[in-house]
Amino acid sequence: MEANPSLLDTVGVGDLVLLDPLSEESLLQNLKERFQHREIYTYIGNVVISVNPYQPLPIYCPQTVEQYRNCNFFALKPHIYAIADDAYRSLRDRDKDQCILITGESGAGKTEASKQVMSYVAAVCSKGEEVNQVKEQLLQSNPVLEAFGNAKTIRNDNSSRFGKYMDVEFDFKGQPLGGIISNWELTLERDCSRYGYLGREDPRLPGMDDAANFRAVQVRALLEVAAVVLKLGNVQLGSQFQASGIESCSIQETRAVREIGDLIGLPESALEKALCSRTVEAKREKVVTGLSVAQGCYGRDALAKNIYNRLFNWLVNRINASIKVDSSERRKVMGVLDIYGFEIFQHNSFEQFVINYCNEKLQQVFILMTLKEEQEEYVREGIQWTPVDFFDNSIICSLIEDSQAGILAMLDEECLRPGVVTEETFLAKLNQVCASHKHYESRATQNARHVTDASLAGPCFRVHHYAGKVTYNVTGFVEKNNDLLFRDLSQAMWKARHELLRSLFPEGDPQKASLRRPPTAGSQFKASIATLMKNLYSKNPNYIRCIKPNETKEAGVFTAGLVQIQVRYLGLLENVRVRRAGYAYRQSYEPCLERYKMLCKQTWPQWKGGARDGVQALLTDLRIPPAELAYGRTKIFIRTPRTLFDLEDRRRQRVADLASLIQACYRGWR
Ligand code: AOV
Ligand code: MG
Repeated sequence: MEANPSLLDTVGVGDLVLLDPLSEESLLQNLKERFQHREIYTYIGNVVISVNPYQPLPIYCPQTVEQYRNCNFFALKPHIYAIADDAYRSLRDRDKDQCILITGESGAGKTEASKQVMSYVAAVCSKGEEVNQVKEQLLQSNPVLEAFGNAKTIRNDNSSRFGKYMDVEFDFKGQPLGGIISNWELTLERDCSRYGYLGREDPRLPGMDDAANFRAVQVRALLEVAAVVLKLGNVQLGSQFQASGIESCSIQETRAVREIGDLIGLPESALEKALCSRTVEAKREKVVTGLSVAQGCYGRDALAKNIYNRLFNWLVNRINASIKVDSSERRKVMGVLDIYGFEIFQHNSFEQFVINYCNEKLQQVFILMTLKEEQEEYVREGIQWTPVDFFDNSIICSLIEDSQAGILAMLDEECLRPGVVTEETFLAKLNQVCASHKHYESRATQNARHVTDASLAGPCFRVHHYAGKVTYNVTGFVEKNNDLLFRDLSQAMWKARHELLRSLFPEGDPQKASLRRPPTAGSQFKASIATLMKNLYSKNPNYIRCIKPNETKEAGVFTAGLVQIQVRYLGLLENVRVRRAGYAYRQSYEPCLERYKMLCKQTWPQWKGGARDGVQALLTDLRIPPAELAYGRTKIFIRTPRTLFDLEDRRRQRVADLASLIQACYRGWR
């Protein structure tokens, strides 16, 4: 992290590390001022904050790429290209695997940012025939994935409904070899009415009409399976009374079921049976029982969701197969993670809980990696490390993920426990185990402390996340975590003649059917987070924090309240504090001497000795308090921004004096 005073010459400060005084208010004001001057990028050290302009800006042209190419990170205005360039260069020249973490809320500009990073890297890495092909494929894979993984939501016309992680592999010369995409869809739809069942509002998949993007894919089979998902949405279940007098569900209208049957090569009756009844094995005897309407609907929706998710995974695998190369040589990797940020809604459910857990983990990576990086630089520079106060969020992570007493573990325990499991039993268990945890709160713990809070009424618990307190309603937790697909349904799918569809349900093969319960949604998610974290820890992280300036997708509108919330959720103030851990500012001796030598007789116009001694002579002469400074091996470290601003003020004054002096001489000479 090396700041350049040129960052002070832009609107506000280009690097929040230099903000003085530092407060949430000044931070917001600075972002606003810059945004209003169309400066959408601002740094915190080498973290880029990007505020969605909601209008095309002329800052992504090839000329800009040329400018940022091979230029010092801080020598130009803050730009996403600078971070892309920095990452690419450390990958190529320092043989360090990189990852680019892009977070922010829906519509904040994450996906655009990831595309800008990819296209920058594609533009600057050299141009061989083969290389170009890989580049093309990586860039082209995006629209295909978007057509399937994205949906139009209230908050974003092109919303990514999956977290995406893409590893691009480079050879030793820094040329791309191929890539691997993993998707982090949660196997949960985030909002059924918006995503799982698009068919209800619009009987087409979003982007489906965009034929050009689909040419490369096995279009027909894919569309057929996608059509099944939509048609399932039209299957209406109603109730009927069996001879025994028990109420059960039945298909209201047979057309949709017939169409699905025709499409996938499965008798209508088999499908109907799978949708309306369930085979239960009791004492080695198979008993077929009718489902209630609610169970029937649950099964139908679970089936649609499963088909869609599996189809999406299949698509990702197909794309990976086309961009992956087999080679044993050591490769360098650049990962791009595009993932939705912290979410706090009016009502928060299981989905928000896992998303926020993921963000809690990403924050942990951020803190640990940043401090580690700082520490390493101090060691390199031979400067004493002074411990700083920062909030370590591992206590919150373990509240959620601890394998014994974590919330996820207890949810699993409840889900797998025989007997009647309800949300209430789950909540009671949480209250019992987490009662004394500092970051856990609920009605029960409040009662014990004799406080009450109306917002905690109902079946809720509250987690004090690093970004704020979130109240989760436990309704649906058990069911969503179970995420069961009735075996009858997977077996029916496996019996279909449609090759692609049946390949998506291998567990439907009665030969392979195991009695073991599939892992819960929560534990699957925890496992994939763990894999992701391991991957990130092995790389050098680069951060892009995206902010949505207004709710109406308007250009030039900056709603301070909305941004304030995001600034909190993104933990930006905390970011600045961590970045400022010891010293806010540091710079190599040469450029520092060059910039300020005019302020001191000993160093002006020319210092004869080494740069380090020159800087020391200069700063001593200027009477900068020694506590403000540390002299490293190659860099000078300045503790507070004030000191730097002071130097800058003096420099400005001196430049003005010199200018008028020159003018006076010129006039005299005339
Ligand atoms: P998201 O990825 O963060 O939302 P997008 O990247 O899809 O958000 O951005 C939303 C829209 O904002 C885009 O479609 C563009 O119209 C506009 N936009 C974003 N960044 C820029 C930019 N740098 N310049 C111009 N316009 C921009 V989501 O996938 O819903 O969480 O989950
Ligand atoms: Mg997106």
